[in-house]
Amino acid sequence: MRTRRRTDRGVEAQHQRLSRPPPEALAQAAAVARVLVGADRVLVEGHSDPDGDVCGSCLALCCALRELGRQVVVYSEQPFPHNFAWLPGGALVETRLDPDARFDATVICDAGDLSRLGPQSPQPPWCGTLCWIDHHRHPSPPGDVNYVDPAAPAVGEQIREILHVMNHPISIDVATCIYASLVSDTGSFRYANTTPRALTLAGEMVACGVNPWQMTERIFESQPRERLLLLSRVLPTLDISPCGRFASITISSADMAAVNAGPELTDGFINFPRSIAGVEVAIQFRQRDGEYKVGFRSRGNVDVSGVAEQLGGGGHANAAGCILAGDLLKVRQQVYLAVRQHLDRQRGRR
Ligand SMILES: [Mn+2]
Repeated sequence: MRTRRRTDRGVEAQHQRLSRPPPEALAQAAAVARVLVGADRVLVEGHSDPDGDVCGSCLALCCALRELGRQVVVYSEQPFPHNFAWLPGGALVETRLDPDARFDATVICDAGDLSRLGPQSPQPPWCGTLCWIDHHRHPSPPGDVNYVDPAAPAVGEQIREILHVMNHPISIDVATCIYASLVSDTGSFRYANTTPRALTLAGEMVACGVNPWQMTERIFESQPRERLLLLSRVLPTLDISPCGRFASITISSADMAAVNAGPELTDGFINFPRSIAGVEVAIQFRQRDGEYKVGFRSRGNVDVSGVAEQLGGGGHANAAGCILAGDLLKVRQQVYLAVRQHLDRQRGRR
């Protein structure tokens, strides 16, 4: 009996540890909170080609700061994708910034790198104190104040921690945005970042009034028909390597134009090649002007961030990308070679 109780306490302690961010992350959250408490005009921005985590984390912070009486501008060069634009505050997102706009603080969410910000993003000193909130690894985060926690399942969780430090209660609007960021970055609670922290936070948001089925319906089951029409053109481009360990799809400008679909409708397409048995790395080539935006997704412990870096990009272990100029044939050859070598190296290490 005694042993049993000790075990229970051990499990509980482990649960506590895994369901909370580490102390150093909380200290960084507090530093950002201090900046925000003293700021009246705040700019919030995420990376270009905004995904659910960018939309959810930026809008969660925006809603909370507005509840606190702050003036907040959310800037995104590209409009938020249809399945996240409906989030509270989403209608007020600005795709252009007044060049004379001045801010006390600028909060960058989920950006990975400065190069992934919009062209009108204000430079110092007009941006005010630059707060860098991210769960991408960065050798030297560029903010005046940095809150980088690679173990955070989504930046939405980091926003939750900042609001916690500020002692600001989570409204249903904020909870909706945070849940959206989580459901998006964890692939509906399927990816490896579906940690106790992710699930604990999701539970909290549901307790705040978020309705999971309603979120599913709005995020995943309200697709514009153009998206499916585009998918029907993209799937025939499926190319599986002779070894069967990687596979790619290609999204051409011509196919997008033919069905009147923009790049914002392609989110998640890359999961199709990854879902093939035996495929360890999925690659997506998306044409954009004279270049290709190349996305990598891997499964398990295959780390694609190294491949992306080798090709001038970056990202996470299981999701990374780069941009390459040139025609498709050349770009494909270059990428396939890098992926093949990378997979061979990883196999050699195991
Ligand atoms: Mn993210």
